[in-house]
Amino acid sequence: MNTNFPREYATLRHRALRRARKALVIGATGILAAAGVISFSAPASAASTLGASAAAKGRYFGSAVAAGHLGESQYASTLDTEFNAVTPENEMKWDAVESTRNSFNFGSADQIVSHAQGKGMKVRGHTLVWYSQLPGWVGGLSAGDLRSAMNNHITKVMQHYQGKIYAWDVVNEAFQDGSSGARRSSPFQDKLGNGYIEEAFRTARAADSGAKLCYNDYNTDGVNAKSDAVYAMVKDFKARGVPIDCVGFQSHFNSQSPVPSDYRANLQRFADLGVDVQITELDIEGSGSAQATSYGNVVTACLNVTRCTGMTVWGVTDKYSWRSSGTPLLFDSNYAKKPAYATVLSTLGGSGSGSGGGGSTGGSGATCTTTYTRTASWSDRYNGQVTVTAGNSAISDWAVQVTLASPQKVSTTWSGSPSWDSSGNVMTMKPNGNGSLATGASTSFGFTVMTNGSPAVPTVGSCTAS
Ligand code: G2I
Repeated sequence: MNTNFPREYATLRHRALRRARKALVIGATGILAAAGVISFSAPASAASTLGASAAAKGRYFGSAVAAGHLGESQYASTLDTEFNAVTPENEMKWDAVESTRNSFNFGSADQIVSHAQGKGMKVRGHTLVWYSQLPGWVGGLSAGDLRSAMNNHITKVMQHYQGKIYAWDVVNEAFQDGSSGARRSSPFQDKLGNGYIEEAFRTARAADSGAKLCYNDYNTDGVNAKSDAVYAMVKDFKARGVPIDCVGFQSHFNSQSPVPSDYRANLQRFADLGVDVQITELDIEGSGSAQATSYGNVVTACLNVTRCTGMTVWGVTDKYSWRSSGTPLLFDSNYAKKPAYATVLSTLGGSGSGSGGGGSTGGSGATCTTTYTRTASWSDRYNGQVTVTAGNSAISDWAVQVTLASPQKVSTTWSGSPSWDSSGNVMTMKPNGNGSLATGASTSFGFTVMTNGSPAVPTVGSCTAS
């Protein structure tokens, strides 16, 4: 191990900062001299997408994704523009990956994971042990056989995705609804007893120690008998050293099951146990300002809980929602942004361009888009490349924000002029000299990231052009 690393890194950063400051001064002087008038852009403006605004608040904003829709261009472009995390909606479930015992099929799930990796998005793994979408053979096993099948399933699936998953829903929906606080009947519960949940988490930690391990459930969003039962389990796990890192709150709401008034308080009491909390399957039936207000309340609650690390909506568009007729999502079935979208964006501190998406904003028609690619990887670091492409008119300047998840750090950059926020995690990249690009033309910049042990992928925010 290189024990000099922190020092070396500090020197590199120091040099990079010096270079950046110098480059900015030279750049600004050049423009002043040439133009005489300052129309030059200010520092990075408010982010204009859900993902970039959430990243500016240290969170991710994700969507459930179905592999079968990735080929639809509006679906993919809305996903790629707005979101910086994904959860496979069905593709990682037991019936999808192991319909026959010990014969694994990762095709559709791999498609989602590689799409996400190519775009620098986080991936939530959903789900390893759940009573539903279980192939028939699982229910027919004896207790001993079921135990080894469960542990084999967890191990093989997690190892296949090692280093690529931010957090796994290790166990999903293990508790009954209502006031009993009891565990839900399932092959696991009925044959292995209460201990199966603990066993699943221990097996999961052994399979991939780099992924966060979550318990995920619904109707646990406020303080009630069901969430009390989950709370008691998490408290017991923490007390006994059973590995659990996070609790997911699905947050499927409608008029019968509205956002509870103690939503934030409930998230906070779990966070106080020493776990992260995440909003994992958010959707709210309804429309217009009522729906928008409820969405805003959920986002506010997450932002007000330090350990609420991110939010995921359960689908990109109403068109493909599991409860489409309730129009519960942020984009309508024609991919138009709904009032709820605007409220979520502004609650996240972002500012909208008003229409269309497309991954870009800017004054007087100047737009640009970005694509991110990991171009090389080593055991301790990787190279990332961002390609900036001008939209339907020529541009004279651009800026792109790249956010790294701590403890990852950029050690060097090329073909751009970087500046950093005070945390050192948010890099704003501007052109090295002349930022002019003809309509549709591209340029690229690159950087090396020291992983410091974290498998995270960087978040590339929207591109600002003038
Ligand atoms: O039910 C909503 C969610 C509740 N929490 C756990 C989530 O995993 C669950 O997701 C839904 C998916 O959104 C649906 O898409 O889980 C359902 C299954 O329990 C999914 O529905 C299934 C249909 O029932 C199947 O007929 C279909 O083959 O989707 C499958 C794939 O399209």
